[in-house]
Amino acid sequence: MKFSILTLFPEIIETYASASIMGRARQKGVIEVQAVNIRDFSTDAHRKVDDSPFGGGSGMVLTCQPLESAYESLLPLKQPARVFMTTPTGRRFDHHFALELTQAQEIVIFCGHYEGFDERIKQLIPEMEEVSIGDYVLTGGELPALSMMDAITRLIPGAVQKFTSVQADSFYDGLLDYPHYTRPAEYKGLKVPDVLLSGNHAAIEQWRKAQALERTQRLRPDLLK
Ligand code: 6GU
Repeated sequence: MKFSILTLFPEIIETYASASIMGRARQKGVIEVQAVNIRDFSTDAHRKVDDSPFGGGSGMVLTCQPLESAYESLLPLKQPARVFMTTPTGRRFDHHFALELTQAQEIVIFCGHYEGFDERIKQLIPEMEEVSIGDYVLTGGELPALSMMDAITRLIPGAVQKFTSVQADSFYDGLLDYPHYTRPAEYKGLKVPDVLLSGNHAAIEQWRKAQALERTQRLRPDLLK
């Protein structure tokens, strides 16, 4: 899987994607991450990438030319490919969306900034899809791009050492995760549930399933519908 991130802040992408599980997945060749600086593609003498909105109003809008040129530099994309722009008005990114995207060979993400993109970028790049990570507004698309990359990467077999832990995590089976405990068995009078110390694997499995179900019912009843 190749991720190509078009951004005004490539160092943010590069730093996060070099650490921890994403960094290791890159070293192993499970994913490839390319951060492309949109500004490098501006034909403007001052490398300008934005301008004030027609019709007036606050903020700046990313202009078409650097975005289109940066995209063209990536072509041809590995197929099947998906192309996204980050915007709070986009399709909501969630676990099922992440699973769907593991089928792509290349994912391109345009990180929005300021008031967003010139609307015509969607006509210039018809394969463009709009994506949002939640109902709040961020100042830029780097956190959404990194959130998407991180969530997708851990679903690719080989990225996380134990894929069974991914399958056991929240949302994989439609339920929230069960509670976890580690040593010591008692800390400041707080005890680990006896069943986890019993060595009875069937009983542990049953307890975990019941806990996951109870938590989901209590905290996220919407997931059970
Ligand atoms: Cl994808 N972009 C921005 N700027 N804000 C957001 C978002 C995306 N998703 C939620 N808020």
